[in-house]
Amino acid sequence: FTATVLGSARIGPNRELKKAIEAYWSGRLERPGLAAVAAQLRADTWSRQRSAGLDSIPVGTFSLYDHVLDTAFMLGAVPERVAGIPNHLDRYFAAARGTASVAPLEMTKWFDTNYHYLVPEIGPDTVFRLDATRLLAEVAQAHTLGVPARPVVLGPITFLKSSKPVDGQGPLLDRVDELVPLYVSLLGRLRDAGASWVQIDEPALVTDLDDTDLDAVTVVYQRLGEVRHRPAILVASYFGQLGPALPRLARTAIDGIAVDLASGSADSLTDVPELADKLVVAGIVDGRNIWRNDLEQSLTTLIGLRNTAATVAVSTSCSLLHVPYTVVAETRLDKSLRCWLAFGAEKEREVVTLATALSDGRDAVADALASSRTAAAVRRGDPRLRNAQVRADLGAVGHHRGRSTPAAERRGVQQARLGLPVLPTTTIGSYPQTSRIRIARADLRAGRIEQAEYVHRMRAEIDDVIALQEELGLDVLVHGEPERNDMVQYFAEQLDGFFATDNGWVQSYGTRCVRPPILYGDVTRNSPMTVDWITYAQSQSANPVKGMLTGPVTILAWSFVRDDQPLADTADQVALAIRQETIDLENAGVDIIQVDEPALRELLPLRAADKDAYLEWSIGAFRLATSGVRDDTQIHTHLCYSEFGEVIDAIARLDADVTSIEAARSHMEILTDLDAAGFDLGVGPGVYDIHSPRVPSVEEIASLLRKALIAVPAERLWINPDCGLKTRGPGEVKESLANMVAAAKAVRAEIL
Ligand code: THG
Ligand code: ZN
Repeated sequence: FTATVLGSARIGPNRELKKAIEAYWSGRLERPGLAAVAAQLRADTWSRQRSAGLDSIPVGTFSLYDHVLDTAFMLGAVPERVAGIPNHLDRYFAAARGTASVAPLEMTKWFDTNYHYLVPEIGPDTVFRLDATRLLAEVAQAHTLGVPARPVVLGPITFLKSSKPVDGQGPLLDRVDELVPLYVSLLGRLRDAGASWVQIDEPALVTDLDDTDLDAVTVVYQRLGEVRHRPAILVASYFGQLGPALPRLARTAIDGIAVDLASGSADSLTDVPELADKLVVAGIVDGRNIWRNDLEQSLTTLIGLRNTAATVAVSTSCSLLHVPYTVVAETRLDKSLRCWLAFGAEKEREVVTLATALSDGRDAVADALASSRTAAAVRRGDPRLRNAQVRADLGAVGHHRGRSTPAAERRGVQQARLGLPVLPTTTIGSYPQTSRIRIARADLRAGRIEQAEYVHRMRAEIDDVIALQEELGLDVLVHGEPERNDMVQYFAEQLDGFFATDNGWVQSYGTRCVRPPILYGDVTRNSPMTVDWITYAQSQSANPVKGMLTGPVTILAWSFVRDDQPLADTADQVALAIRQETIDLENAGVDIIQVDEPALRELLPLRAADKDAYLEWSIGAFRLATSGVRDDTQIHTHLCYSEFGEVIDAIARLDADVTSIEAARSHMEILTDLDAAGFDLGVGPGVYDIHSPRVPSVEEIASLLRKALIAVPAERLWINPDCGLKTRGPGEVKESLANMVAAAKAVRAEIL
């Protein structure tokens, strides 16, 4: 084949799959109805890809929840606690979301993307067993429709490396020998089903691998390559460069390798003579970002590759799962911006154009090449890409990457101003998004209400949240963020240099989606973004109310970011805008400002060699954002995940006066690690898990606090839940926070 993509989005151009699955969960749709929506979405995707001209189409990248969970079910790695649930679909959703009596699988990020997968659990009792029903049914559907199907499965090495050992299970890769026979038999079944190629995804091969891992690559793919009754095997890598795994793979008996050329150059391919008898699937169209491809430059790379590989096919660098469906749905986009962009459908056409140019010559696609060239020139010349003011401002303050007074001294002046009790209580920022809030936002968007009425309704929400916190007896209050749809989109909508899409939904996990804003130009803040809301909230209480901002790294992590300058430069511009906002908040009398960086760890590079450079610019951007304030203004930050290991030193380097972190589920172990890393700033370890509807008891929280006090002296310890309360019900929130405040009072009494 000559033109393909590595996988497709599945949520539906209008989130049809989300709506159907949620309807099934609530009993409004039966199984056959859900199956029909799913089948139609697959058929529509394949039909669009065929009309675009792809001559090999990935089949099996569809999923009702998550493709890693699908793989676990295909291989029999299903946790014992759901095995008894009779219906297959209900068993599957139970593993994904839990039930009243069964805990779901853990969720974590899929490499360095914003997609979250379910982590399969593998224990000594797990017996691998092939069940290819779902995949074979999709292959059969594709054949019925005459689709040139290429079945796609997740490979054994990535599957094991993405799973979690449980019940005393040793290193998971030890069990790869048990999986190989299942893949052998799957290959036979796919051959019988008429597949000429199969794609085996191994993104784990772009991470740092040790010799054991590399030996597993050799053994597994040599073995699969030797199978006689099988389709041709394409091993797909993406999200980075193969490095030492490339020669290992190339020396096995597989037939093709997909390489990510969007994240690096094609140079390393020339050192591997074994590619001379393989198909190289060149992932030259970026599957993770939304910029239109520079076709001329890509064509040069592709032509060069022909000297290295037996054959070259053109593809996206990864699945199109990570980008929205089509630019056509963005009706508010200005014309020049529109012509810089390529979402999923547009990328499929770029792949075909490049494949056509490669086989038939440039003349065959002269118009497309000319239009790509023009778009690139228009983009380069757009005045919005360079704002002289922001560049001058950065030149002036860009070296301010830290506060001038040491943390311990700041703590004294801040406490003198704030007068807080020991072990102060607070919450992370958001309160439940009520249906009243959603209705007000929809009314405003539809023009049914004026801005003034909207502000009036939001202030009423703030009043309620402030009154609740005073009644509960919390020490440091928040305004509850009713005016924010999403903590990144809210800022993107107000900053110049961003475009917020109307319909650019991307699956985040399960049925949940986000609309990442597009950061296309120099970022500037024209006017204060949060000051009115915060000062209003502060006017309703004598307690301090925190100013709430999102940090530069998180804004970048959850957006599609311009690719024409280093990320570090873009981060600094966003940091400058946040810094200006902190100064305005301070001048408006706000004495605590929280700058959240939940995504600091998310952008951590996949390879260890790149980590220091990343931490250098990301921490630098945070410090630029937070060092414009006076010593007596207290800076807080919030980080959201439990695996801090690799960033523990980074937390200290942020130099925030107070950091709130997830700690409840790990029983405060994080505090010991922080202490060992020499952390001596304020810390608010989450004292209960907000991801669960369970209300924690007073005694349970109190005992966690006593444990925390062993690692952290009382004058640095804060008390808070482990994350925002946006997704919880108002009843649970009130009960849980009441218990948290009671626990704080009990423990204060013990230490005073
Ligand atoms: N905002 C953005 N990106 C994120 C998160 C975020 N990425 C990581 C993490 N948080 C992902 N978590 C979620 C949690 C909830 C939802 C999406 C991602 C969610 N979405 C609504 C849905 O799909 O129904 C739509 C929300 C909307 O209307 O905007 O519930 O917090 N940017
Ligand atoms: Zn959080």
